[in-house]
Amino acid sequence: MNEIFKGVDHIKYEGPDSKNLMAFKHYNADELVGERTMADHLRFSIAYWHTFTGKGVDPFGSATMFRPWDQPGDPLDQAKERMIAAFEFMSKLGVKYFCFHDRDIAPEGATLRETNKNLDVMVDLAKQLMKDTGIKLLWGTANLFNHPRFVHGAATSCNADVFAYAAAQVKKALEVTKELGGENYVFWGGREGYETLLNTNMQLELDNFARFLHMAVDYAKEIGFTGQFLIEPKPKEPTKHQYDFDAASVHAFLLKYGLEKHFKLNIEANHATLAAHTFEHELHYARINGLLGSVDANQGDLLLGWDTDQMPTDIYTTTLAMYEILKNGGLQPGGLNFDCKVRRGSFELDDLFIGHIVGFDAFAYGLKVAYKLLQSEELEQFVEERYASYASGIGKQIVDGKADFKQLEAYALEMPEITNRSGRQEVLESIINRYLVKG
Ligand code: XLS
Ligand code: CA
Ligand code: CA
Repeated sequence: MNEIFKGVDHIKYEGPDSKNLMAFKHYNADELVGERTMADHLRFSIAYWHTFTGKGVDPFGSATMFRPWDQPGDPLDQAKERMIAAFEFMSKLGVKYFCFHDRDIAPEGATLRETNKNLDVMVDLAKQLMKDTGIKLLWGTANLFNHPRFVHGAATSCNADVFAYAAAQVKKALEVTKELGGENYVFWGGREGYETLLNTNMQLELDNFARFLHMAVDYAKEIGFTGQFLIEPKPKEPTKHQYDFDAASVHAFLLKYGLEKHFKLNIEANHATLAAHTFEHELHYARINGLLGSVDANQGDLLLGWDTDQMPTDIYTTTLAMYEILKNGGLQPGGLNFDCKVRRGSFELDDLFIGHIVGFDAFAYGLKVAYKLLQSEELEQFVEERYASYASGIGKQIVDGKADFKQLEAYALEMPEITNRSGRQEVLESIINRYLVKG
């Protein structure tokens, strides 16, 4: 087998003082944080599409990345070379999981039959490489957005033939995910939305979307796929409006269509930004509703209005994210998938390692800080104290459902002047900074 990443050894932990770009400064896989190792807390995963098929293309410019595994030739042979390189990269990085779309790993053929055959060949190879390296599949998914047939959507297309094609594709992707022992399956509806309401029957589209997801639930049951189903919210891009807008709108959709028992959410940082939320808002909303299943860990750029899928380097954000994840009791069977791409200008091969190393370190640092913050209970105690009025007296009657408008009016009429207390945002931010700097 040809070594692609020559001169790169297994990436090691060298500690915070190391200046070696090819070493971890904070991510020490076997180090315990509380009762779990860092690897168990963080469950890092590599996104096959960005890291191995990404070419640096953007809407204004062509490829800048010419990878050694992308030699001209038969597309299936190319796919094999790419997969072998992918497993070499992942082994050297020391990551335990990866994720893929069906079309990332195998080329489309002339017909769906031929495409499925290509996929089978690649799944056999993946199975072998997974066995050899011990790397596991965090989640599988189907690409229902790239091909022109999905121009008007997939499960929400106005064209029933497209609905049927998408169903066939998801059926196969579920079989393949099961075959490879995938621990989750993701639905990201990139084209499940609309460009203009003028040509859209929103009610039919939403009903069809729910029918599609029910069929997926039924089929998973039929074949014995027991992985967690995840929906990944995103408000827009590529569509103007995406139905899975954010955690709260997906929650409403699941409840409306009786799907809430079968799905959790895959929260992506950059998608939260596009929905005008913070990452921690989306994680928090999902967590308190029992919906936090997995995370796509890439960050966005607050000055750009699109999904830049950058390597996460902002330790303030990773700390607040890990705080939510720890409060969730972790993400398992989900994980932290690096749905990230190196910048278009970062086209050299070692940039792929360096990008992931700095991202893993940012989350490991965030984990350590968030763990200490949580242990101290400084924030918890403040919040508890802030809502103390609901722990006794009239507040307790309200939360116990023992108060009505008439009683509350009687209480209010006799009340002395109301006094409120400071929300102390700056105090709380100074606490976060103290922990961040202390490490
Ligand atoms: C695109 C999404 C996509 C999903 C998987 O913005 O992040 O990559 O994670 O289909
Ligand atoms: Ca994603
Ligand atoms: Ca994204």
